[in-house]
Amino acid sequence: MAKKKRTPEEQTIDPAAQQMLIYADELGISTAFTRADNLAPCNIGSTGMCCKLCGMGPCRLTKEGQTGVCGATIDTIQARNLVRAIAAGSAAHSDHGRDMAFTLKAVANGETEGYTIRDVAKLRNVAANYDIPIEGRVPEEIADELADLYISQFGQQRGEVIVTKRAPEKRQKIWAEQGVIPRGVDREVVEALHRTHIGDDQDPEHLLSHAIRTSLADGWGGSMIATDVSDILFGTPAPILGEANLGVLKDDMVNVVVHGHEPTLSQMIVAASQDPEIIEYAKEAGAKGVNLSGICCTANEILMRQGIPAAGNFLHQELSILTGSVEAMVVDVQCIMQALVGLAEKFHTKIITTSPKVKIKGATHIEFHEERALSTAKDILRTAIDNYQNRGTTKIPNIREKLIPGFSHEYINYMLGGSYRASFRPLNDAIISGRIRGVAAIVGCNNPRSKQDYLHTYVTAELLKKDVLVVETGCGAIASAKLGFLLGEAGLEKVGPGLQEVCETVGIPPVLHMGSCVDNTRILTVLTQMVEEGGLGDDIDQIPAVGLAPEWMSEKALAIGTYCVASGAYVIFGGSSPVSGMPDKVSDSDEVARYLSQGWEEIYGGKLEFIPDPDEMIRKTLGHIDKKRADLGLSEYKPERFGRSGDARMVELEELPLSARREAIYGVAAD
Ligand code: SF4
Ligand code: MSK
Repeated sequence: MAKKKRTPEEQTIDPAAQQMLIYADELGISTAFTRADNLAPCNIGSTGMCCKLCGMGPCRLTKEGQTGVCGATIDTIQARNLVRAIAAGSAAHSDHGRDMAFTLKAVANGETEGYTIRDVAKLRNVAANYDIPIEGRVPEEIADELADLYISQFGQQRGEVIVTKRAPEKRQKIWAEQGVIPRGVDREVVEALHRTHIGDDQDPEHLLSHAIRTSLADGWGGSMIATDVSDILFGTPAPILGEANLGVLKDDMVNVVVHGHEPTLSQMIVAASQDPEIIEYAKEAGAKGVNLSGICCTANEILMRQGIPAAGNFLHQELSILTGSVEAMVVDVQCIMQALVGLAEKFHTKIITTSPKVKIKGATHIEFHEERALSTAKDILRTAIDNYQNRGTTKIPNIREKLIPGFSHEYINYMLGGSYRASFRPLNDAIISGRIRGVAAIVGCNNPRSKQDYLHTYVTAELLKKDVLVVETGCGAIASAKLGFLLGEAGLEKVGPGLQEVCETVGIPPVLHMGSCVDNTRILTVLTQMVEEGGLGDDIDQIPAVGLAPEWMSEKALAIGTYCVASGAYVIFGGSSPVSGMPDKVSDSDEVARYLSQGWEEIYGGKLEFIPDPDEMIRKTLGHIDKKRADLGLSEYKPERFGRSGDARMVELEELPLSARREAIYGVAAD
């Protein structure tokens, strides 16, 4: 039976996206939303039971007890598929990190055009972590040594990836006992591919322990390197005003949308778009100037640092072209749909690929290299401006939302304690007192198989009501931005009373946007610093915190989820499970799914579960947070104790007679 076609309201909760989906339908144009409706997922592959590792297969297992031609069981096949996905996700993040380290090296040696070291303080802090001498040296010398150290971590064959030393000591001990400290980033990815080749590692638990090691090479390796170097070169983010959604596109300007992940080119395009020569060139073409915006994590990189607006998250890439207003979509790596080129041909948009690693047939390729970064960025913008005259009818939804992104871990530390005593103490104290019940990191992609942004924002809204502080990255953060959750103190009435007090006192939104996918490492750093601050146990697994990826779709998400588990977090994925196995299987016989949960929890204190129902996600999140609170001996969560201090309390007190006011404040009626 043909699958029922969903209405735009069933495909997305975003009104701008709904408008564009209706428009696409009128034009007879397909999008990822309609293709997802028309292409039912294979229920053997999606549950991890299809093996195509050798020419004797593919072996599609459909019955309990069935094996592949070589004798591989469902559990082995599921574990192997998961390990491969985690290796691919780790490779993507880490290769990004490697490129950043090479850029740092080139900047330190004066071999680039247009880049400088923007954040010398962060350079010195990061270098000091590794005992690189900093006193009496110019930034370039320090950067050169740090770049060499970071570059060496990828090809290192023996020893331990040095970045793992930044984890809590107890955590490092667990990893050492389990033999999962990564030796070198590339080595773990290569070994993952070797071990999953036909006729190699066949014990699911043994395979999955290498999934942990590979993911650690990402989270406490390649991704953390990417974040460090991006901050050093482009500045550590701090709060800034931004906007999100398709309404950021402009009718009277040349619209250039940057999409992908690496900040190296997009940062240079930001600089080039403000160049008077480029603005003049755009005016000569009849436009008011160049309007830059972003999609996916490239959007997050320039939104966090410069407040450049985000046109949307993953599922907005096609929708932005459908507006007919985009002169060029400039892409680098990851999350770029091949459908863009065919779609762009129906409009006037130029798809410009820029990475030596990514070409798409039919796209314009303008390869980007650091030594002529600014010149290439200007070439790209001139190509976009030249295309302005080809623009036809436009249909830009007048929908956008303001937001405040820019919550790096450095800024969170500073905002809580101020410049004289920057500290995580107030956050820990707020959790200890129960004002903040716990912390949830809600991250990851959009997936057209679920209603766009719904799971993200529903889970976020419900957890905020229960006094859970939410930090976000990636496409999840843009989903919240579009809904107005990242807006300073606005919307605080929808937040639990204790959390509301904290947000009012510190002056922060209840949802903190912490950056792109690689910046999930900022969350690891926050958790580590909370441990070091004291009062919440001596390791990450004791903190009342949960990680969620409600609409995940990419292999990178699986890598992130796994390194968070290895770091001690409870991680919940929504949507479908790649290890769910037989539909009628009872959970007791589901070895891999059980091992990712109970098995990993016994070893690492963290666990990975796939839970499609959002209410169940929320129930399990709160249950875990409350259990961790109880294990730490913290007071039971009682929201009625809060919500009557801070600004709200002052208003209330002003209405009381003086003596009653004094009694309320000092506990005695006073003289
Ligand atoms: Fe089939 Fe085994 Fe080959 Fe996989 S490795 S395709 S299960 S024969
Ligand atoms: S871009 S990996 S869809 S978060 Fe980082 Fe978004 Fe997921 Fe890509």
